[in-house]
Amino acid sequence: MQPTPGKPRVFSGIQPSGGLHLGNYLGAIRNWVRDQDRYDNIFCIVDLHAITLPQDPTALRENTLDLAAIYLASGIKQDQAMFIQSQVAAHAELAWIFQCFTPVGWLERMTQFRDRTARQGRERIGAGILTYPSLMAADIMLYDTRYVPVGEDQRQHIEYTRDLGQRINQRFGEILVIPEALIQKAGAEIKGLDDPEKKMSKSLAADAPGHAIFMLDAPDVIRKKLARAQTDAEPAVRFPAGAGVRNLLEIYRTIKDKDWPAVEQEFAGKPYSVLKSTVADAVIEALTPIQERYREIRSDDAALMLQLHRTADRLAPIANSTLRRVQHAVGLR
Ligand code: ATP
Ligand code: LTN
Repeated sequence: MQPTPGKPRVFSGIQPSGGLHLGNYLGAIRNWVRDQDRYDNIFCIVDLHAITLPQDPTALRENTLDLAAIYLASGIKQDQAMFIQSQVAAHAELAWIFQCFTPVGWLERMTQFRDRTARQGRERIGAGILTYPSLMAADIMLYDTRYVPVGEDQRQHIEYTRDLGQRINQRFGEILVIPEALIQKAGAEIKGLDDPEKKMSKSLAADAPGHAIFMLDAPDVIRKKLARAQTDAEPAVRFPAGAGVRNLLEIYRTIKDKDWPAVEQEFAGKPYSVLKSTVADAVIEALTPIQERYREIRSDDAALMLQLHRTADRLAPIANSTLRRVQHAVGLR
């Protein structure tokens, strides 16, 4: 597959490590869908990243198909490249080379690694959590990517990717394209409903049922979760608002494409019950059509799998040509 002339390459990915939540949708997928015609896109299901944490094998296979179906149901067009990371072997091969050119100190300083070791201890997590960013750098640079649309939490990983790319280019000549993060202002860091200080995340959702709204949650579940979302002791919306209220307003304004002054005008003085039910209406309206299309797509898993395999076959030569370039530069070929 040749890059479409004139359109810059975009690459992004999500881990099939559990149900997708509103943060994944508003911080990533929704932006991919909106901007897809401006770019030459590759959307990846990063299953090799998912196994950096323990996964049940059956659930991982199921989550992988779910994620593909959610990409399409959210509006990623059939002709865009969507594939499973582990089906293109070059990702793991380039990641190995990248690890060898990465100082351990860079990896140990990554927030994600530090959070995980703080939570679980160094003896209880796999080395993949440490080397995770090298695999992500391989994903991105294998396809000469210009832009990587992600949420705020991934900024540091893209900075690392750039630093590594520049380090390799300085040593071996201009063999890698240096990518840039594309992080939108709205929706880049949706917080947990149970704790607006923490980013909404799949891993925290596993232990706290009220933490996240999942993209496949039924409307009554969405209403219940929002009704219980943490706010504060004020009787009604006031500005500047506390973190919990701000998060609900951020969800609302991102879905509705509104700026802060419009939202402040709309909600100032309204009781929290009105705020919560209005946000619930907006979320349900956005997710219902996605859920309907998702069910249709998942009714034919064979067709979905075939599409994923075909795309991996189409992308492998592009990935292999970058891999060969790097292998040759470092003296492996
Ligand atoms: P985990 O908690 O297991 O790390 P996650 O929920 O962070 O998972 P990822 O697969 O790591 O999900 O992220 C997929 C995409 O969603 C990335 O682009 C990431 O930046 C974005 N994203 C994740 N959480 C949020 C959030 N709370 N707000 C906005 N964007 C988010
Ligand atoms: N690390 C990312 C997922 C990811 C990714 C990528 C995102 C893996 N490879 C390449 C963009 C480009 C995450 O946890 N959200």
